[in-house]
Amino acid sequence: MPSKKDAPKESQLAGTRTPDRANTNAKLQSLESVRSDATGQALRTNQGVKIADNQNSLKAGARGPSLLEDFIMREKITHFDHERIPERIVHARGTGAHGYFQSYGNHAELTKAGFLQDPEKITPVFVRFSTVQGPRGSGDTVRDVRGFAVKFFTDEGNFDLVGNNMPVFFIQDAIKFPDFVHAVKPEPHNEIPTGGSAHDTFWDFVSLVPESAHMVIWAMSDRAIPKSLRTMEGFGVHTFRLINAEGVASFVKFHWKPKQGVLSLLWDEAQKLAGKDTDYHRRDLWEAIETGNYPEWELGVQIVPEADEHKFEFDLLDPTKIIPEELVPVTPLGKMVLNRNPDNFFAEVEQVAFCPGHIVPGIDFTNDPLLQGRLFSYTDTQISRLGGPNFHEIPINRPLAPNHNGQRDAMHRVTLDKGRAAYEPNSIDGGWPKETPPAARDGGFESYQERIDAHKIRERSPSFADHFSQARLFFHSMSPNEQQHIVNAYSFELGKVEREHIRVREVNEILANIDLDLAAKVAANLGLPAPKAGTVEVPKLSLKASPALSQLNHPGEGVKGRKVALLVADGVDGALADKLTKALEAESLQIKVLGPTSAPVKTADGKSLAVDASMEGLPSVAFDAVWVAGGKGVVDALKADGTAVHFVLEAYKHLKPLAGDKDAKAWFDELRLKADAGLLAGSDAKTYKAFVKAIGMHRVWAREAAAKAIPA
Ligand code: HDE
Repeated sequence: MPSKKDAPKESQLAGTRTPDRANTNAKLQSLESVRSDATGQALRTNQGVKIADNQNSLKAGARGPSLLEDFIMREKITHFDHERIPERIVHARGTGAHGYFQSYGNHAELTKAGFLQDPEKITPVFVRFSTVQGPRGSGDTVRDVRGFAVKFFTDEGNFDLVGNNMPVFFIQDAIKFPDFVHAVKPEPHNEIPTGGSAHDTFWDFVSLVPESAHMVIWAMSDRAIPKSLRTMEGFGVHTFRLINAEGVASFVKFHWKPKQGVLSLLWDEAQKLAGKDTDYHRRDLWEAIETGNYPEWELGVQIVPEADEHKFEFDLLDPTKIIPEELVPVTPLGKMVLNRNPDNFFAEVEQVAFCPGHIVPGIDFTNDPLLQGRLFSYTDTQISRLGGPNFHEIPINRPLAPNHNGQRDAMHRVTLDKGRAAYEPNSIDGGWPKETPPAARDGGFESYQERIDAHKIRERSPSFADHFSQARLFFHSMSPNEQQHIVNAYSFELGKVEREHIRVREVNEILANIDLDLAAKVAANLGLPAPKAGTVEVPKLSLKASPALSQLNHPGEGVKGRKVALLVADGVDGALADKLTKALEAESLQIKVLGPTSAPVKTADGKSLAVDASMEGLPSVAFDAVWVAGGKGVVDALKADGTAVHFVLEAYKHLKPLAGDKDAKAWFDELRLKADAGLLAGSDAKTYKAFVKAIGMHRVWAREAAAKAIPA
């Protein structure tokens, strides 16, 4: 087990006023319904009656029938029968963590929101990451969009930024959401597939709905198989407004930039991990936090003055479009650090209720028709999932700001309101609680006074009509490796589609409009003729490529928290293994010692070296890099072990740095692994440095073609 380091790192607390852990802990601990461990307490019923026997139900005789009057058993079983609440209709599979947000400075020129004005202020946050399609127990590493939802417990009320790890969405209007979700969810007759989109109904829908083209290409890219929840970008997707104390509004797009880099799995890894460790992402986040490798993101915004609303080749209100960062750079506002795991998954992760309608003064919506629909949906869904309109009283959802009003009663009400006047105005309770007029700071919420002068119609704005130019921009901004992964993903998914007419339509009417080369490659993999031309005229964008879209341009800052497997066997040079471990740990890498079994191995000088796991128990897909330990007989033992051979070959195939001494190098040569910047031999400081550098690049991309020949 990783050791628990409670104290946040100095660098993370620099300039803060309050130790963040204490602050976020205080939120839950101050609520009276939180119970910690019950040491010294008697076992009692929910009515407070002490229980004498928790092993046997009440029966008529030791071998006789059970009696209905056994209120102790009935209370226990009845409660158990109702332990589950409905899972979320989308985003059911997820995990969460506590942390804090800290502004880099005073952003008063942009917004009057208090949490963005004081660099000394620590705002507690709770984040939930999720997949979209699969149920609660589905695999973490499936190809899917990831939810990235952040609840800021600000002094002025809760602000929920309920975003995704992709900056656009499948549809433009909320009325299409149930259609889209029904299409992507497992098919109704056999509930297959769990957690993925490689099936007929999804591709039927998206091939008929061209507005989905841009989001689908993101979903077919490496973004849909993140390496870790810590290595994902987050996006608010819609355009929002920030409003300052003078009432001046700016359009903004929210971005979360991970300090850990924007990294993904390879498809082969993702598929294997779904079986070898269903909880891979959950575990990774949990362990990173437990070992003090707190993940960190920068919150930034792209800012567009109101006057520039119509200066782009796309509509700011269209949620299928990005604002390329080359046109409007991201201005950093502050940082978020996740530093505490939940105490109880159900109470916190399962019961947290996000809603895009939870905003605070200084932030406002736009007329994006997808966002507008979401404002209704989330409260509605919480009423059904959490049993009524009092879900804000569940500890994880309670704002730190007080919430006095005339709302009373309803299912699961916890608050005991003592006043007599549950209405406003009143003269009985002194007129309290009273309205607060809007003000520069600390005033009541005021909506941005947008002028609307229009007909009541059901119509899509003509400015939303271009569905392909940004999908093309995305494809053209990818590196050759990333482009190939996209071709592979379309080919894999469409290869699972049973109906030929759906494959043909996707290739001819969608892919051909994005890029003819992409369409031809996918067509070839499906045995279809390559389309000669697109079916629509795609507007030409002034920007030909957006480098910010390629993950290769976001390798991250350093190697903190990345994982190295140290392969050992009997005969290992214990002192060298120790030296290596210390050198790598000094870089904040996580080292796991893996042996042929879980039993300790014998070192060359006859000592016992404990291992963390066997190579079978912790496969190479769970690591970023591999080091083969030195010592007489180690390589011979590993060579004779098929699991170890597979481990090394698979790590090479997945483009991971591999290193070892000259014996290991001879073994790599025997396995016909080609020398490159990630295949290293030596046990001196220079080799360690080169190894860490290669880990910092995440993968040895130049190896991908050579690695193709290695069996999966
Ligand atoms: Fe959601 N979405 N959504 N969504 N969404 C839900 O709310 C919905 C959309 C997102 O970790 C549900 O509490 C509609 C876009 C996340 O708890 C539900 C529409 C984006 C989460 C719902 C959208 C999201 C949800 C299901 C189209 C990215 C998980 C359970 C108008 C910006 C939050 C729940 C968590 C969850 C409705 C589209 C992100 C049913 C109607 C676009 C991250 O209310």
